[in-house]
Amino acid sequence: MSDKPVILVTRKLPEAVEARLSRDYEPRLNPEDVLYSKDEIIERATGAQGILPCHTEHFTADVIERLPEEIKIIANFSVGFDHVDIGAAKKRGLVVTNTPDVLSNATAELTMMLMIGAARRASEGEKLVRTRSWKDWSPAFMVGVDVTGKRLGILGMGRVGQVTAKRARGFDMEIHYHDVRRLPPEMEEGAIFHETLEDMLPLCDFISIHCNATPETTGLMNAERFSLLPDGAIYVNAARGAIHDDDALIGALQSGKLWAAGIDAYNNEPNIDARFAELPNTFLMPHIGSATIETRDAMGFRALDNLDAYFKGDEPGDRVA
Ligand code: 8YV
Repeated sequence: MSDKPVILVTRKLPEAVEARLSRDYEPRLNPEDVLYSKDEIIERATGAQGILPCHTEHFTADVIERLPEEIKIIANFSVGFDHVDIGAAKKRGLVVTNTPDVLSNATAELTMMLMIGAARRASEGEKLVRTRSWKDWSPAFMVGVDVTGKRLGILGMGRVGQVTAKRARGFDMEIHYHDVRRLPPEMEEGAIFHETLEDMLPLCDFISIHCNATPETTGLMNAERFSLLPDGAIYVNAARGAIHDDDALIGALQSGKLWAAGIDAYNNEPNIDARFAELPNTFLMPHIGSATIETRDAMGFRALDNLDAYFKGDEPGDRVA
């Protein structure tokens, strides 16, 4: 028997990450990449000291209470940790970590793609070409709106929000932001801070969501707040679907209050509200913000750095509980 710590790995991870896991730990891998139920997680965790999950596994208070006593750490392969009940984890003395920084570029890139895809009617255009339904061209054909020079409101100016602002400046966008804390002036790079979301919304030709999903931010983008946007605004969410109310967002898209939406993060993934796909003015991606080869490797290594620190008796760098 090896004395390496046993780690339950809930999903298939990149090859290089699994190779390092196998070198330094006794990993229980999931080569078929099956989605485990709560009961299966609890069962498979027996005899393990740590779990390396994704956001697809939900560590609700009841799961945390039922986890085997030997489990000491949940080292997430994700920056978001809304799938873990942090209060319950703290109560049990479980260490919880995430993977910040390493996915900011990939997520900001996808955010730009959502903004441009929504503004330029990318879904409609691609469908026309793919289904061989493209029959003609005219000056009025597939006309969208500019991104360049528009005002972008960023809700949540953390790591991803700041990189998105940088990329958007390349499109000469005027950056506005709302967060619970104002950035130090040297980090604002000209971005305009708004004390309240209500102050910022009327100025947003585009609004992009980059905050964590917490009880305070859940449902923040409701019907009242969508109504504060300028007519024809574009809504972008590559963070978490919980931030918007589905009925309010769909209502704003149906009424034309919103020109379009670019969405990568939904409520109830992957069984999302069917109306999103029926609307012509949505550009929809299946939660792939961090899905690049380089970023997925980096996320795995970051999760492993956290495990290594914990099992060496050090404080993991990315501890959230
Ligand atoms: C990840 C994400 O792919 O890191 C996050 O919070 O939302 C995604 O980019 C996913 O969470 C992996 O578990």
